Amino acid sequence: MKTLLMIKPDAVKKKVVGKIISMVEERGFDIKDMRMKRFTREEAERFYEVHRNRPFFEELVRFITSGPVVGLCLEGDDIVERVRKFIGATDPSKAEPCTVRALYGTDISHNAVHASDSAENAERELKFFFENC
Ligand code: FUP
Repeated sequence: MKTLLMIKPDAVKKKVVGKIISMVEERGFDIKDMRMKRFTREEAERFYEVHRNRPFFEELVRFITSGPVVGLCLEGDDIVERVRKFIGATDPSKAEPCTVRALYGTDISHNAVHASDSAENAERELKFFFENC
């Protein structure tokens, strides 16, 4: 089983990419592939298509295209659930202590990382970064 962990532009700008990757390794997750890229508007709209009708959609697309992101393909048993736990709640002020969002997120819109929330979404989202992962 695989999932996508994406380090967002706010975390890249804060220069905490290395710290987040260290957390991934310390937690024992296996990194299968990794890549930095910048989303085009078209890709961002497609990546977040489930949120298209939400009031924050335009801000979300603008934010995610504002700078490079780093995608990690992580592999392991129950990896989707384990990585979701590892990143913490969407709102960093509500995220459990020692989670990535609690440590490095700023607010609900700038929350440092994304992780796929289901196996189907993982498969769909990994394709934005990797041909084969
Ligand atoms: P998550 O799965 O934890 O990333 O959270 P959601 O799928 O609910 O939201 C996806 C992204 O939309 C969040 F990472 C940030 C953004 N968002 C906002 O900007 N404002 C909100 O009120 C909710 C989400």
